[in-house]
Amino acid sequence: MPIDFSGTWVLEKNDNFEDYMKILNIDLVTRKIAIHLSQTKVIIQDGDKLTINTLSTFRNYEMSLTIGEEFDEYTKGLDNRMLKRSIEVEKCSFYLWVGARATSQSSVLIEQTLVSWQGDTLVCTQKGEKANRGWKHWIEGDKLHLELYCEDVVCHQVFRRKQ
Ligand code: ECB
Repeated sequence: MPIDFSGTWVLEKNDNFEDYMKILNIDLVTRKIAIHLSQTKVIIQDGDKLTINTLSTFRNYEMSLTIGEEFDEYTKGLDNRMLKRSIEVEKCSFYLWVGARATSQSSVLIEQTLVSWQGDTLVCTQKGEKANRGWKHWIEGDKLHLELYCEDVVCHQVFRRKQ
């Protein structure tokens, strides 16, 4: 049985959030507001269905997903990106014996956001214009941890359970 993240969690530590916002190209004014926000996570985990609502007085971010299934993510109200990437996996042309040239159809693989288990840690990969983007959630004692990462920046958030 995987660990259950369900509950209401209140932010109490937010290391390196400024750099994380900068790497996502969030403008100065928005950063100045966002850095002082109290964030509350409301998580509902039901089997492999997961809803994570991140709430604040300024903006909310909601996502509902099935663990292990890729989905389109649009970071509405955050950096407003579509997290999806196409990869061309095959393209080749060849010559037929009559001399005519034929090109095989290129196949395109779409990579989307994926949340999956790595032991008791929930790991999310977000594919798009930013490299090495994703997050990890885990529980340590009575605290919920979240690492948000992008390129070489890691923001570490810690939440306490709301009574
Ligand atoms: C939604 C509360 C924060 C609102 C901040 C507003 C503007 C800043 C814009 C972009 C900064 C990037 C991310 C904000 C940090 C936390 C929001 C949720 C991050 C996230 O993807 O959480 C995951 C894992 O819990 C679930 O969506």
